[in-house]
Amino acid sequence: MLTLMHFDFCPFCQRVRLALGYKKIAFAEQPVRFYGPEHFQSISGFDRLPVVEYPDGTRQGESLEIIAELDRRFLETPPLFRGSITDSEWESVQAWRARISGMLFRLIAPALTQYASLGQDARAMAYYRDRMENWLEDTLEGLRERRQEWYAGMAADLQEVTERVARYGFYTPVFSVADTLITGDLTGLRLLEDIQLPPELTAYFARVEAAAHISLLPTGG
Ligand SMILES: N[C@@H](CCC(=O)N[C@@H](CS)C(=O)NCC(=O)O)C(=O)O
Repeated sequence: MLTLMHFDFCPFCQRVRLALGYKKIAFAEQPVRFYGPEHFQSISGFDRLPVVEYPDGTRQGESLEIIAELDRRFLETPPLFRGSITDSEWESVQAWRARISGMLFRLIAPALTQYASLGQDARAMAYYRDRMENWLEDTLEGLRERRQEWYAGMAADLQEVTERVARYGFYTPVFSVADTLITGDLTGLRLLEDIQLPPELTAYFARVEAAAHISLLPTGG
């Protein structure tokens, strides 16, 4: 059986969980604690997660490369790339993601601590705080205070995707890799209690999760 090594709070890992769920590929889960590169290496052989181990023992990192490989290895399952999204649509999604990246991570970094594996594990929190604050050049508290500012900065880009998914159901008329990326990456926004997401976007997240037979939100325990 395929094994997925992942952090439950991680947007990139959530992309792969959505892909596996949508394809109905049975997999064993190995949740990993956010303790730092030595820990990740000792478990997965990689510095970053997600990492997948295939039944033949080979391991692979990089969420989008994993999803492409799932299409190649599991030909009988519905494709997430070829046939479900055109090259130019996929390029647009990636350009959109690149535009929002800085604002998105500043918004979601303080909120991902609502996942117990992070927020209730002091060792994970210490590494996470250090990692995020160095990368994003602000404290988690500062980021939280400037939340409305970051959200305003990405409002137009969010609206663009909201209109599109409201029109088509998914990013395109069928579930594709774009939906794993958009939903995985934006799920942290669903945790921002003082921000009201467009209802069409919330409905879309529910549609994507239903198609993949999973919930990405923290379970609270
Ligand atoms: N480009 C990679 C990014 C994966 C990634 O950055 N994962 C984060 C967790 S969300 C990680 O492993 N971070 C380890 C660290 O920051 O030390 C992918 O798409 O899989």
